Formats: sequence, structure tokens, C-alpha cells
Amino acid sequence: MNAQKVLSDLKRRFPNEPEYHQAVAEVLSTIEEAYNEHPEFDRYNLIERLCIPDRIFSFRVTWVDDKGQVQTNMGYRVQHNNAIGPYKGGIRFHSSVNLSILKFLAFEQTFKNSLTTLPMGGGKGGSDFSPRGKSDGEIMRFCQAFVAELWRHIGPETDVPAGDIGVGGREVGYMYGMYKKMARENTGTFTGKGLEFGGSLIRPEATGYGNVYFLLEMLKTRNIDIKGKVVAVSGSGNVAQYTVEKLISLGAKVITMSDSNGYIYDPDGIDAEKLAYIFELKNIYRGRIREYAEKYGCKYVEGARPWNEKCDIAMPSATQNEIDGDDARALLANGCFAVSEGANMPSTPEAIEEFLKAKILYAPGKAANAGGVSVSGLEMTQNAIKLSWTKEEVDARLKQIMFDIHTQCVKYGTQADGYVNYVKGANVAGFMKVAKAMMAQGIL
Ligand code: NDP
Ligand code: 2IT
Repeated sequence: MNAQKVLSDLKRRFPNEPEYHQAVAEVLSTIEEAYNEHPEFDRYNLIERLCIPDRIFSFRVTWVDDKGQVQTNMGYRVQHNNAIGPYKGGIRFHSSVNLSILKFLAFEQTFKNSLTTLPMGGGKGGSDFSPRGKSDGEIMRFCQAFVAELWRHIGPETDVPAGDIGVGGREVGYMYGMYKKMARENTGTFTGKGLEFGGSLIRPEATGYGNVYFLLEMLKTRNIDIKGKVVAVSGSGNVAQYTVEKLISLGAKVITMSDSNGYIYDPDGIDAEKLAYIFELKNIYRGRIREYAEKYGCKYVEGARPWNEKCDIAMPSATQNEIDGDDARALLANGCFAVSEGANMPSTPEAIEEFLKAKILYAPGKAANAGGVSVSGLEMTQNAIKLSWTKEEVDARLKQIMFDIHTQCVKYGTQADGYVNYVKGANVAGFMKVAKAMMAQGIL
């Protein structure tokens, strides 16, 4: 494989998809060597088959708002690769959603799911519908209209969606309800469901907790204790909230959270009581993070990201490309020695280069945030055997999976000088399993 040529071909065939090109470029640059050790891969043109999604569904979603106006949005499902199991991945509702973003997410998901050790392929879906400011009724009608189209493409053994940005327990509930009505079965073809109807304990917590478990493994390699460390977190949604919860319980000091309008800086640290306020603010009142600063009298910076604040550890948990080269240099200049990604692809290629050059502990999202989809996989297992495991059991399995992912990254990413390049480790480990599964199943 010539990574540059593969990439330029993809750019020519799929122009105007910068996020997709970015995700593919990162993976290709790190797997090229491992790939070329297997000449049979090229004979079967494995790389193109792995980069281009198996199929993509797109459809119009029509719904009626509270004023009686008829609204349209676009809906998509990208089924990227099912070599190791049913397509699996979240649904994103955000005004920015387009095919470039969903193709990058589905591509990343394929490698991430491979790393989890569970039998799941990769997919992603979503809509350019923005839940911001919508009433509960509007959200429900939109979810129903979305699934009225999507349902025929998914199923417990074909494709199992879940949440992502703009899609949490409420939206999964509405979508699953509609799915069951259409498909006339009860096998749990969505994860992140409510506990009363097949959801798994710890699924809401899993991405944030898992990211902290991964961070602890990285810190262990340098004998660093999390206690007392200052952490900058971005985002204030599902992933950020449970990242902060776990960090607080371990004695770390979280000084920032954010939303798409700005960030708060609390030098005293966000404690359990203040975090409870954030849960209420974001999950019940659906307010803005600015209100935290007003309530607790701390700094709020409009229109900025938190990376200029001095911290030991950064845990980006909002969205893609939220740490650019300048942000990375600011973090490093302030002494930040670990970055563990809750979001998918939050660091730009330039930022990643800075982190690797500085040889800090840097965990890419496909390794560090794999806890969410891992517990989704455990939810699928519980649904299949029609049992529910305890919180302790699911949490123990989550910890073990994050430990195993870390071990795989170390195995495939340790350089001659001993530095662990987790980007390379995660990409090579994730890739090899999918590649071998594809080879064994013939040219499809
Ligand atoms: P939520 O919708 O619960 O929260 C998203 C948070 O990020 C909100 O605070 C939101 O602010 C902020 N945000 C979203 N878009 C932007 C943007 N364009 N610029 C700045 N801030 C933004 O989503 P999740 O917490 O579930 O997802 C966060 C990240 O984690 C995403 O990258 C997602 O792909 C990834 N992820 C999620 C998993 C899960 O299980 N949910 C699993 C693995 C990864 P606002 O409220 O203003 O929109
Ligand atoms: O990016 C992700 O891994 C998710 N949004 C979770 C996917 C899932 O199927 O639980």
C-alpha cells in the first residue's frame, strides 16, 4: 500500500469530505508498515475495501413542529464494516451532521469496536436535526419520523444503533419505541435503553468512566497518582459528566467544563455538589454552562475552549477538532503531561503531532472512549440471554476491557525508545483484527 496514493484516490472520489479524509489519513499513516508486511492484503485490495463504507442509507425525515409547521431534515446511516460482528455505533443529532462527519465516525468506530474484544462491526448514523430549544413533543415526533425510515435497515443481528451527541436516554427511548412498533420484535435493537426495558446498568456512565480507567492505566506506566492532579475537561454532556464524576471520586481536581457557547473555569474544583447541579442543568433544564459560573461566581469565557487554562491532564469530551495546534502548544507550555480523549477525533493532526513530539501520554478516542460501545456490547449480550447483570459486574467487565485495550496499545505502539505511541498502537491493533476477519471471509 502507498498511503499517499490511497488517500489521494479517496479525496478524488469523495471530495468535500474533510473529516473523513482526516480520519483515514491518520489511520493509514500509522498502519502502512504493518499492512505492507502482509502482501496478501494488497492482492485483495483490502485497504480500499476497509476505507469505503459497505453502504450508506440517506433519507428525508419529515415532522411537524409545535406551531404546526412541517419540517424536513436529512437522516443517514453509514454501515461501514461488519467483518467482526453486526454494525454498531451511535446516532448523532446536531445541526452540523453531514456525510463527511458520519463517514469519519463510522470509520473510527470500526477500529474502536475491534479493540473492545467484543464481536461488533462499525457504523454510525444521525441527522442535521438540532435538539436545541425543541420541546419534548417535538423531540419525540422527530425520533419517530427518523425511525419510520431507519427501522428497515437495522436489527439485533444486522445493525444496532445507540446514542452520541444530541442523543441520550430520552431519544433512544423514543427511537426504540418506534422501532418495536414497526419491526414487531423485542430483541433490543438499540443500546443505551432505559433500565426498565432492557438497558444495561453503567451504560450512561461507561464512556466517561472508561476514559478515566484508560487514563489510570496510562498514568501507571509512569508511576503517576491521579490524586490531586488538575484536569481540564471540555463538554458538559454525557461523556463529560461521568468523566468528571469518576475523576472527583478519585481525588482529582476538575477545573473546567464547556458547551458550544463557552467554558467555565472553577479554580476551587468542581465538587460532587456542583456536579449534581450540572447534571440537573444539562439533563433536566437543558440550560447553558454559563449558568454554572453565575451560580458559583467563577469565571466564564464566551466563545472559547478551555485549553489555555493550566492543567496536568486534558480530557476533551465535546466534539471533533476541538484541540488545534495552538491549543496543544498551550497545553504543553502549561505542563500538561496527559491527554485522554473522550470525544471522537477531538485533536487535529497538528495537535496530535505536538503531543507525540513532546512524548506525553496521549490516548486517541478510539482507545480511550471505547468504554461506551463496550458496555453497549454488554447490553446486547444481556438482551440476548434475557438477563441483567449487576452494576458491579458490568463495571468490572468495563475495567477489564479498558485494561485489555491499553495492553493492546502498548503491544503494538511501543517504540524502540520505550515511548508508547497509543495512536499507532490502537490503529494497528484495531486494524489487524478487522483485516484478518475480512481476509478469512473472502472478497465481498
Ligand atoms: P452530548 O450531546 O451529551 O454532549 C455534547 C457536549 O459537547 C455538549 O456539552 C455540547 O454542547 C458540546 N458540543 C457538541 N458539539 C459541539 C461543538 N460543535 N462545539 C463545541 N461544543 C460542542 O454528547 P456526548 O457527551 O455523548 O458526546 C461527546 C463526544 O463523545 C462526541 O465526540 C461523541 O462522538 C463522543 N462519544 C460519545 C459516546 C457516548 O457513549 N455517548 C461514546 C464515545 C464517544 P452544547 O450543549 O452547547 O451542544
Ligand atoms: O462513539 C461511540 O462509540 C458512541 N457514540 C457509542 C456507540 C455505541 O454503540 O454505544
